[in-house]
Amino acid sequence: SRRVRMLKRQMKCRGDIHRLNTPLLAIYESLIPPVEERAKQKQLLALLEKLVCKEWPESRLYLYGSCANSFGVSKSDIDVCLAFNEDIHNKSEILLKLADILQSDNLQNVQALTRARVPIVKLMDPTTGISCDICINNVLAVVNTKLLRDYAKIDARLRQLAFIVKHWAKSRGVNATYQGTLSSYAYVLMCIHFLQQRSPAILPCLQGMKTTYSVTVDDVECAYFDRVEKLGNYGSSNQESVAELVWAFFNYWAYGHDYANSVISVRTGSIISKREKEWTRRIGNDRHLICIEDPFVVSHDLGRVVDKFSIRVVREEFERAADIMQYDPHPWVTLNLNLTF
Ligand code: 3AT
Ligand code: MG
Repeated sequence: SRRVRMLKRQMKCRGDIHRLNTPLLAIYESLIPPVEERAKQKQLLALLEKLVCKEWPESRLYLYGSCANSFGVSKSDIDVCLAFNEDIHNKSEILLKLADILQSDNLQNVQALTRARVPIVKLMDPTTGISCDICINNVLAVVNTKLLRDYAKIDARLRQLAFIVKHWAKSRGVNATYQGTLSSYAYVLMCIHFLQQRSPAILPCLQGMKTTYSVTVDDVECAYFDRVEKLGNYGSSNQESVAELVWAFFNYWAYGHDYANSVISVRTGSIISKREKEWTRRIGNDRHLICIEDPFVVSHDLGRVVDKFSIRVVREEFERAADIMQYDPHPWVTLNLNLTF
């Protein structure tokens, strides 16, 4: 099977790849949230702000995750961060208080999950039908949300590729960190890295450029070039279509990536070695079987949730997707990328 892989590694993009462009773009379009959904999210956020401000006038609410990073598909839950100016040592206490406040205001299914890895309050708003998770002082997530959103503004193909990859991952069951597969955040970073590596590059490395935005959160300095509108048509010397990119993305993760030695790094816009990061040995639960460096918390490997069983699942799904993109007459059907409208 190594030989087969070697042969496949030299695989040339299928000849009729351009034929796949229209259906893939149609899938992307069908996943974009309609404008009314944005309005409803704003409405819910305004309600939450009103309720929270009464109790904690100094606090602020921020949207983060897919409802704010521009990689949210239609009907996603929203992620909200309740931020205080000071450190909160007893988050449970605040979350229970918050759950109390929300409960008494007609919000449904209010639940404080104080023992979760990221403790949250969950709720459903019957007026808008939107479900929402509220966490406390997770400002790094608010900042990495902005980084993703800024990358998405540079070239439309990032959002197109990431929507298709996220949709594929959800429908193939490889987007669940509690089952040892990857988070949506990890998949988007994989897409950004991939577009930084195309030749010519479709995305720049914003953290390698002049700093125009900088904040320090939990002792981590987050700095990068955020005046992305100044970049003009950055990726335009690369004319690859979405179909070519989807094909190449899966082919890269199926047959091109060196899982044994490489770490993908959006921060540096390149591949770095596991040895350099000392990610070669298993320490505790960190196995480093697929390495995706967090752009800001550089000691954080987003692949650390992946174990020796789920790595096989994930890699086989990449291989399956690559082969379908190569040989299948209707890849979008076989990949479970059915149109959602
Ligand atoms: P969905 O559309 O909800 O699947 P999402 O972009 O909301 O995608 P997640 O639900 O995985 O992504 O995560 C919500 C946000 O939390 C995204 C990112 O800003 C932050 N985040 C998630 N996982 C991590 C992590 N391991 N380290 C740092 N930030 C993270
Ligand atoms: Mg989310």
